[in-house]
Amino acid sequence: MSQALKGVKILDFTHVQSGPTCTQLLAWFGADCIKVERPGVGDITRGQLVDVPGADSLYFTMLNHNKRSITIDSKNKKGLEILERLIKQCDVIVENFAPGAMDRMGLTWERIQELNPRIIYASVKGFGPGPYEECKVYENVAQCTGGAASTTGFRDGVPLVTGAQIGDSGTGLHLALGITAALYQRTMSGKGQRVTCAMQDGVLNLCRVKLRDQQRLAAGPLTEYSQFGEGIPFGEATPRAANDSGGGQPGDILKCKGWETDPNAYIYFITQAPVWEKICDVIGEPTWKTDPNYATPKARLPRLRGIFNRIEQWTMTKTKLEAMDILNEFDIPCGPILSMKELAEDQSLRATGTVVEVDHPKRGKYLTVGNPIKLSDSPANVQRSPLLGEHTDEVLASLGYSADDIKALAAAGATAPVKKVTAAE
Ligand code: CAO
Repeated sequence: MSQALKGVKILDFTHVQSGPTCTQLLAWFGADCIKVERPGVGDITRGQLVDVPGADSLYFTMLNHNKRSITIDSKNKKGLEILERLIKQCDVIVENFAPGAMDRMGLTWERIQELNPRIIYASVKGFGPGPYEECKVYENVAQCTGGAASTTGFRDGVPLVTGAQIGDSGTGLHLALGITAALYQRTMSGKGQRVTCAMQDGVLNLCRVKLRDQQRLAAGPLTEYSQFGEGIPFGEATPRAANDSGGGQPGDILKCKGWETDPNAYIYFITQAPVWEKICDVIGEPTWKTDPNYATPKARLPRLRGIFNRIEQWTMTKTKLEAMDILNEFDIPCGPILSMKELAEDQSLRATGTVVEVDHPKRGKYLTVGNPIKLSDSPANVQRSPLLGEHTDEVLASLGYSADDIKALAAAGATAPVKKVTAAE
């Protein structure tokens, strides 16, 4: 079966997480992704959080599937020449270096366009134009500056970052969409374009509902926040809402059987209005169906804490999966808190290819998250990540370099670390 992006050639100049997330997705859709890495070193994540000595880390392998790796020293004159040949042949160049790094290599947008006017040049940076545009940014910085941290956590606690990598992987996802849109536009315009995505902007986009709430504050308290029911006044900014449901259907995380010893024995429970009567029956409070204090969503808002405490008395008598089964029978929206261990072992996620086992020559078998985006005519076949420089010779040959040229490039330090000659030698 063919693949959606078959024939698209990507010069993947990304590192760490945000850029590699983007190019990995494009590779899963069939693009030929050539990852350029520094000779002898490679993407810094190859050697970070190492669990199998001598093998690429899971940090690297899980973000760089289906790619080829070529090592090029971009600061070497001949190395830059190789990069320029690659740019001429590629459809897309993706990078996420610190601001200015590409320009310092001599690869300005003007130069890239000169080399290939059809190329799409995509970048992740921490911030867009403005006071912070020169700053380096990592995941948690983006979560803090994009509005996620100020709205995550308990009202009386410190701001919290979330385990979901919304700054890195989230921005990589945004960038991948920008690139595919630019590729589509090119089919009509014939021209490439610049695609940029700032991590602050990507996080704020994902926190859209919190900016909605900021503006709603002007019209009065946010009645669906439990803080309202507890009679605690609102301040000037959207507060942290703990586990309150983000929408108009109140929800909370409740203890289930075993919570005393299992940190994940909890369930998310939503008191969706259309199933309120079923909820009353399940938890054994049938009179709440007609009691004016409980019968309508508006009447329930100031009583949510008490309502959730009562529901929790019921959920504590069931395991989270038993509760899920019972509640689903009545179409009551809920979700058990699943640990990473449970997700890794989940057979339905294995069956859909969302969790995949991959074999790697140096580290053996490991689990990864496959492509979460399913295309019926473009299935993603997850292939192991490349070893450092594994495809250098083959990519150079495809650019027209002869076997002798390839040796000479390595000897000149363009594609391999220059050997230091010791006194003994
Ligand atoms: N050959 C020679 N030099 C190379 C090279 C190669 N193949 N690849 C990279 N380099 C050089 C760059 O030219 C740059 O050198 P100069 O600073 O001298 O111009 C240097 O390596 C590394 O650049 P960097 O500043 O991007 O790396 P860093 O580790 O200091 O910073 C990060 C990392 C992520 C903070 C920074 O790249 C950044 O802010 N990126 C944009 C935002 C982003 O993507 N953040 C997400 C991080 S996690 O996904």
